[in-house]
Amino acid sequence: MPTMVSHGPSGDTGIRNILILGGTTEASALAAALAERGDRALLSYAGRTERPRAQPVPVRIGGFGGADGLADFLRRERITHLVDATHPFAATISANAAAAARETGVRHILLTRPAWAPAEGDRWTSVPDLAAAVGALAGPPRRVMLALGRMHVEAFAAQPQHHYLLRFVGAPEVPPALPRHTLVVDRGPFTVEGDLHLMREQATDLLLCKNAGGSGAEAKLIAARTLGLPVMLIDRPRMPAARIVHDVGAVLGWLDHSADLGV
Ligand code: 3Y8
Ligand code: NAP
Repeated sequence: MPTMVSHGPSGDTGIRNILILGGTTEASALAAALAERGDRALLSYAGRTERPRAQPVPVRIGGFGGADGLADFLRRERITHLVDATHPFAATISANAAAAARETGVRHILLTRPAWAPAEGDRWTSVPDLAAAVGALAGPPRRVMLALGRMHVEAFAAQPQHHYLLRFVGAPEVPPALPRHTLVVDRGPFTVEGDLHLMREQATDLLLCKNAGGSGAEAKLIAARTLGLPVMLIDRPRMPAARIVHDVGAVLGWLDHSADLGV
């Protein structure tokens, strides 16, 4: 398996040493492609789940200690390329990655999936953030599929009249503080068939989710379209100024030519 060598702008050569900030389908696909090519890569998880997906490259788990901690890590580990392949809503780590790359001069790229756009037959409304989503649920009781994961459930205690269908990656230590709810513990990627069955069985009449984009969480939107259900989508936060690509091939091309591009 060849060892990939990168040629720096000043003509310096060194073994390419890539850090992927992961936790998404796209990050896993990039890790697989880099392992296949023999690139030296490390995939980093925050440690939000018990047993993150096994990867074909070495994995590290846990925070870095802010942007400064990440900058120190880049220097200490002699990272040559930083790929931010985190979730579009993981705004803090993405801001830290851009800041740490600027501070250290490490080459940096952001791999993310395009936002979902409505198709024929979709009944979508968008809200700017979580608070607006909570406010938009004022009104008579409904059966809401809250596909936001575990981190934001408490906010919906302000609208206790609804029955919430919750889906978490892992079983919570304490039951969610919503008086009427059904909890499903399941890790994606999800299927249309599975989400159709779940929504029918739960008599869901509204789907609330983040505009996460990507294929791994799209099934519920297709199921909602099939069932003619309304969907409320939370817009994604602003991304830091960075080179942004939407597919693994673009990252591989950047890795191969970033020295020539001087970036
Ligand atoms: C820890 C790593 C892979 C990546 C798989 C993708 C697809 C399946 C769909 C729904 C929506 C949600 C949630 C979701 C999906 C993929 C992807 C994706 C959404 C794992 C993973 C980690 C996380 C963290 C977790 C959050 C939560 C969000 C559940 C691994 C499985 C809702 C995002 O319990 C918790 O604290 C979990 C929290 C952050 C968002 C939240 O606010 O609760 N993801 N999800 C990552 C880390 O530690 O760095 O365990 O393997 C990854 C995946 N989750 O490689 O196959 O890429 O999107 N993840 C959302 O809003 O879309 C579920 O239910 O329909
Ligand atoms: P966040 O709010 O942007 O980050 C909070 C803190 O978590 C960061 O400041 C950092 O801690 C740590 N962190 C985040 N991602 C990390 C990573 N990949 N490696 C090491 N440390 C990381 O992020 P979040 O919303 O909590 O998301 C955490 C992780 O879950 C991210 O990796 C993200 O990709 C993943 N996620 C996946 C999905 C999905 O649907 N696939 C959805 C949401 C989140 P320090 O400041 O200490 O460095």
